[in-house]
Amino acid sequence: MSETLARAGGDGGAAARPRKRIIVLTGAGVSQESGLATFRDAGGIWARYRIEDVATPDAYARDPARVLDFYTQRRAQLRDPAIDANDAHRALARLAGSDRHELLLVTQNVDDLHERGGSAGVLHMHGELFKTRCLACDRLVDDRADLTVARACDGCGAAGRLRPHVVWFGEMPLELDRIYSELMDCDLFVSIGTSGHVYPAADFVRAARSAGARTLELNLEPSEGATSFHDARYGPASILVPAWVDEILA
Ligand code: BJW
Repeated sequence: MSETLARAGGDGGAAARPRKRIIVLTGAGVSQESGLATFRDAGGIWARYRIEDVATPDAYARDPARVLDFYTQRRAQLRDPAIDANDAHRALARLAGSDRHELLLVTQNVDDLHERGGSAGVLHMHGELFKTRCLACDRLVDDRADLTVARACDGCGAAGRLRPHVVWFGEMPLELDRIYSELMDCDLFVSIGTSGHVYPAADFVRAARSAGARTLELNLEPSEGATSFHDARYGPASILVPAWVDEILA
């Protein structure tokens, strides 16, 4: 049994009935009904900002103030009391509580709405908006405050070296070895609320399927990789995800 998939429930009966291993990958669509814009939908973040201005290492090197301002605004939005987890986040936390399943929840989202919805051990492959890293000393801290070029690192004192702990284009997503190893060994892979435009996440369905997993897409509309899935359901995540979790737990 995998050590890294989240364990749920007690061990009574586990020996008699192997638990189903499920990997869920979420994207911006799962947080859309919480009030956070997606990236590529009409009116999404990339309709208002150019990727090359705010989400690459070159952008940060060229104009750190502009990049930090973009993430300061994103942090402010995530601190807004009106933003909270929705029924899709909560349903996935319910699934993690099942003693018949082992769930690894991988999210591309940098928000903390899965955690607010009750999930623990979420793997944030594109980082976390409420974490800051110092490029001078590599210190990584929880941080919800504004990011500015004048701010100094509380660890080493260096100014102008703080960046949000998010994965920009051209950077390596986090914990990929672990993710691929789990994909090779899961029974069911479910992709929720992601357009399938961004790699390597867009490739997870093919990796899981070629290793023998059943694959399911839950999205508002067919994603770029829709034909790679065995099954698909289309509609809002806050409706689809609780219904699917109810079926799994029934
Ligand atoms: C709903 C809904 C509702 C709406 N209910 N559903 C050429 C070919 C292949 C790959 C590459 C290539 N050129 C470059 C690459 C690699 C590149 C890449 O993929 N580029 C593509 C754009 C082509 N990838 C990378 O660079 C990654 N790193 C990497 O590959 O490392 C390896 C390497 C490194 C160095 C050298 C060599 C190799 C890193 C990618 C980092 C992505 N970062 C971002 C920003 C994070 C920080 C931030 O938030 O600011 O991550 S970009 C953005 O996209 C964010 C997201 O996590 C990511 C995915 O977006 P997502 O979640 O899919 O959102 P949307 O908006 O696209 O889709 C939302 C979906 O929800 C839609 O389908 C809606 O219909 C749906 N929806 N409402 C249900 N209510």
